[in-house]
Amino acid sequence: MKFKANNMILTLAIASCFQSARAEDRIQLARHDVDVYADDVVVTANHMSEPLVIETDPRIPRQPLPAHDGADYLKTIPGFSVMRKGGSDGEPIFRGMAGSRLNILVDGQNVQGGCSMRMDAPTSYIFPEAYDKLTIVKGPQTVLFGPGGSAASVMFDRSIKFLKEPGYTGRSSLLVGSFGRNDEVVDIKAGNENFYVQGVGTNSFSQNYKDGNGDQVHSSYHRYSGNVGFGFAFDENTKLELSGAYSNGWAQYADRAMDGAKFQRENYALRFEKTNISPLINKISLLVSRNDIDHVMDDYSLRQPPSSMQMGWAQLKHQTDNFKFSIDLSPKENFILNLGMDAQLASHEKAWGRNYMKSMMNDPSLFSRDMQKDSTFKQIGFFGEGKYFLNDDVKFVGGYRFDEWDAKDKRDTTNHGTEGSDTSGRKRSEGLNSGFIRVEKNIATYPITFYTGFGHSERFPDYWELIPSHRGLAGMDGNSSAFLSTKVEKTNQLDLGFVSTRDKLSFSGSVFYSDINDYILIDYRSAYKGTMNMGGSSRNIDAYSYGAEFDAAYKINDEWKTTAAFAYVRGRNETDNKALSQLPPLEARVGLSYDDHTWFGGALVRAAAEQNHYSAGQGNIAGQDIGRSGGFATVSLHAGYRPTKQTVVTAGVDNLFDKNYAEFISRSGSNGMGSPITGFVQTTRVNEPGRTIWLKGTINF
Ligand SMILES: [Cu+2]
Repeated sequence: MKFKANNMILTLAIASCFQSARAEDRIQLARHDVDVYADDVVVTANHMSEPLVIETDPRIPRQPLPAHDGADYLKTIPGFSVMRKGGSDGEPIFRGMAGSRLNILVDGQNVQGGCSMRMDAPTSYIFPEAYDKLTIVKGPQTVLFGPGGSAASVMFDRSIKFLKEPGYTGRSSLLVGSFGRNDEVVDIKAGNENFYVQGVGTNSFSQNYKDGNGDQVHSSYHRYSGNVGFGFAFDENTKLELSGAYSNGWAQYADRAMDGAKFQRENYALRFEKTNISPLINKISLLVSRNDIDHVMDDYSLRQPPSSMQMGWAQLKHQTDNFKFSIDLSPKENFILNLGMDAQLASHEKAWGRNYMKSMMNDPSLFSRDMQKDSTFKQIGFFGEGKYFLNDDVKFVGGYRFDEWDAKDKRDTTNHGTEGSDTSGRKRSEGLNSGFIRVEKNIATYPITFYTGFGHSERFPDYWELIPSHRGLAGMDGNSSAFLSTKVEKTNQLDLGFVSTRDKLSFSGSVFYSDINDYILIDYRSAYKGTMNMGGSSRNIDAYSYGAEFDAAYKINDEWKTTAAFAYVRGRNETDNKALSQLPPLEARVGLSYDDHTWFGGALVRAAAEQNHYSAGQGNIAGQDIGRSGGFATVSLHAGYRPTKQTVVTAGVDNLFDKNYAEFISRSGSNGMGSPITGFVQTTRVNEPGRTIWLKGTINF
């Protein structure tokens, strides 16, 4: 891990944050250093640094203040929305696409949440400040990061970096804010040029926040994590890292009948890289990892329990093993090629209890049935992605991957009772093809780069689409299984855009049109709310969507800069002749910032239009359209001071005018049965936080 934040502060503050880093080979996106974006606070939005790619440093504070987790971090990037469920564990959505339409990788690994009711998106297990770099590739325009991911690939990465001389380096930050919020991060690396040991610890807590009306939202959470890594450099070009991570916590939810009492992740990983092997072979890399999620939810430990007959709990475990091998080749001076294979093995199991007497619920373990597997998913994929430089100004990029998927339904009425399945014991296998091609044209005199790409992505239905969801609109119980009926989703997408970086003015834009055959819609209109299994129906429809994101930054002088960004998306469910659900309204941000290298500050206005295009009751594995939403605008301010090169103190206020509002993409603010959570106000949607004041200090050493 690099700790150059201190000299970053100087050099980067001086440099425009919109420096382009497009120069060289970007095939190994996930391995690059963060060399752009050196603001101390990300005010408006993260800039597209090259066609379709956004890179940012997840340790830089942003406005508004993110929750502890990965989803909130993504929200500052135009095109992303976060579905709010409470104070944490929001669901990231890009251009209205959620779930496994986003490939979310942590150090190259697929982390799958455990909750069948989707309390935990993969980002729930990511504390962004523990990572060096966040990279986003928009659209089906890469095949390097695993199958699916038709909407975007999102990578949180820690680099394998050694110290130049024996010693130690580190970083610590402390954040305090409204509603009892406090986050602590310590990150220390000790070693020399051949070896390091790194430890990262994080802790984050918040009490219930209050919305703009001053009403408390059932949203308190606590999360903590520890990562340990041992790095070995056998020589300059050969690196190995063994790492382990543990995290846990709990969270209250404002949108459902249960809270998350346990979110435990255990992770082990081995990463190996060998570079500069021969003129042909630039690099080989290997990853082997295991992620074990152990999640418990209940309706009594973190809230006022309901009547005794409704009390219940569930424990869910998701184990995901990942393997990846890849090789970077340069067959010709102007041609680079990445070949590899990856594999994933996931198994999910579940135990639950309900309808027990309140007095007997004190020890849930008393009622714990043996954990029962409900499914296994296996995937093996082969991929190749190349870049061909026709000349200095024209580049072709293309890739293809083949994935073999095998899934097995392990539910039966013996071990899953009423949640058994009429496809118990059945298997399904699919061979899927995905690929893309793109041309990038640089006009050096301006300079500006234009790109056009076409991508095809075939996505195997994920756990949530096959197991907790039912088949057909009549699905009133767990026995109507969607396991065999849900078809593979096929996306054909056209991506166009431009990126320009000049001294004073930088801007980028991306436009897309996506035609989706057999889009997997989760239709909640018939969801049976009387049991714990409240999944909707998993249906294939034909749909299309289109939209654009645009951002610009203008340097008024050495100290002052203005920025602007907007995102727009629209789509249609052609099968039902309705609006495609879960698409956010038009959103715009305008920011102004000042930085004289010692003092800095800024203001941000974020505005969202009303949304009248919706299909109530339809959505995805995480949520559904509730109805129309009104527009809103919020204002945030921040100011900061760098007393020394190693120290930064930043303070901010988000939602300055204490506006009461909710995002269009949100969960409903009730207990999931249409009633308020006892002791809380019921709202149509889960309202966003009201005025929030925060103070953050960071020390590098
Ligand atoms: Cu859960």
